[in-house]
Amino acid sequence: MLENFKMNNYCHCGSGASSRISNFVIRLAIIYTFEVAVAMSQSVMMVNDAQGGFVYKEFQDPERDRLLYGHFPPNFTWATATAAYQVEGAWDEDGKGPSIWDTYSHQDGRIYNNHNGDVACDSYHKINEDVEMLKSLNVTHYRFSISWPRVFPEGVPSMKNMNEKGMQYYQDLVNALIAANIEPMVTLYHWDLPQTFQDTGGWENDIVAVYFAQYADLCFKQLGDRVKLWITFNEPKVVASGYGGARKAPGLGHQSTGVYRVTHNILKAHAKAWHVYDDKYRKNQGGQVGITLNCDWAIPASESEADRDAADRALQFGLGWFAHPIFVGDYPDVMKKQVLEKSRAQGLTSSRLPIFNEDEINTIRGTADFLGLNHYTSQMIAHHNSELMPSSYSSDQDILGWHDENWPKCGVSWLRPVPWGIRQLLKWIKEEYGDPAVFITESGIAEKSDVEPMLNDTWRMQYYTAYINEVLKAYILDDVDVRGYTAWSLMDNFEWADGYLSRFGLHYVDFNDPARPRTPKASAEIFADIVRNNGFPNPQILSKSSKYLSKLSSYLLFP
Ligand code: PNW
Repeated sequence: MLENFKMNNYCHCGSGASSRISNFVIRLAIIYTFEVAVAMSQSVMMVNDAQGGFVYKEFQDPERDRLLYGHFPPNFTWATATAAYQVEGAWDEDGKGPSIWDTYSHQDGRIYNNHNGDVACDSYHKINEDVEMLKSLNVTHYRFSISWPRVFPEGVPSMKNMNEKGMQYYQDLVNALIAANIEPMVTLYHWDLPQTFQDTGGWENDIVAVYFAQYADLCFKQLGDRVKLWITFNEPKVVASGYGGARKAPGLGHQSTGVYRVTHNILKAHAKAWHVYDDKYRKNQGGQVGITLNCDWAIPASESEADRDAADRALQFGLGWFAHPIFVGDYPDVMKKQVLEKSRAQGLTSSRLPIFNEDEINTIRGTADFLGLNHYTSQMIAHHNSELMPSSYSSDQDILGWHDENWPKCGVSWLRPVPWGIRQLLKWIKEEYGDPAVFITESGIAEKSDVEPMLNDTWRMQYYTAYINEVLKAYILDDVDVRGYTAWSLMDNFEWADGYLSRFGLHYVDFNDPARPRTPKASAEIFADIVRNNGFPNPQILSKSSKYLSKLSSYLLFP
């Protein structure tokens, strides 16, 4: 069992805000209820327990890590997210075609215990239950994705080929959300490519970019009168890893060139879809189209120039790979240089990184009304001269990345909570890309268990409290244009290669029960409280009997 966390130090609510007055003045005009007090040294840190859960003990740096009281702007977007293959189930119902994830998860040995998404959370049949959960969290938005092969079973999109029943599910979901006063935020591609396209090369074949734009067009047409926030792709870097490696569909292992070909086509597909919206729909529908990228914060392992350059390369290869073509134009210079030099040394005549022509550069530049950011964790980064062969996206970077031993663990090995990393990354994005609007489109933490429910998820309460507070600092203290925060996930779901073992949900789902009952974890209540308060009200101005305060004080950082 996971231990309960304990607080080592309590904060004293003080008025340590004076040095930040100038920042506050700028913000005062736009923050409707504005009371900021900086808690004094409520040191928190996390320690691991046997199961990999964590509890806060103290952060390393009380100055950096102290809690900031204050509010997000009045129109801040609060959401939770899911993805079609991870929650819908009904994998071959009502005329749906197979996706690459159906194919992949049905292959023996790909997924933990050979789990698959055939039923998942059965959300295809549970619109009401899902909307009730969202209501209980007080969220303003719900981020979900459309399964391309559910609406166009053959892949090729046209009104004639549209699967009416499949599209009706999304119509019903959108209508139910709007009736509940929750706005949809829709991802067009969260990894479930129609299998028919994979049979002719998938994203390695550039024709798919053309079909993607047609698919996007028909989704805008069908749903765009009610959907105002569109995300073309979720995490193209991870899509590419399905071509480079074996842990994600289609699992091809084309490491050295596959990843770059795939993402080159995805960037073109994204830009085409944005232009379709801009040309045909923006005027009447008035929505926004962006893309969601995932990136860890990169902390130089030392003060040396080599390590600082290495950390910058990690961000350029991680985020710049897509953000640079979209917000600046073309791939980052350092990426072009690294891959070209490596390719030559490997005996190739041209770079493994494809080249955009002038026309393509101009067509892709400027094609995001906002940046969606999925952020979970940070890494220490050092310079490292990688072996020349075998060539790979990873070795092209000449870096080594790892987690600091002091960072707490959770149920998945790639994720350790580093709350201040999200603030640093948001600041970096603001500087690097000219202050774009940013929505955090995913952020969260997992426990591992397919046996007993772990409903008292202190690690998740602390994760959301600390991460959201760091986003608040980015907004108030660093003036980052952050528009929203999305928790991954609304409920436990099919966690890709981990199957149902790793659980990211604010709600527990019993996958052994055919009814797939959903039960709120303890974190659901605190997340709902933060959302309801639109941030962190200063406890000094809350009445002593405030329900919010009494709940917070049971685990938060002030008495
Ligand atoms: C995201 N990493 O993927 C996805 O968008 C979700 O579908 C997924 O369930 C969620 O994060 C949790 O895993 C990621 O290795 C997968 O750094 C892997 C990484 C990051 C995000």
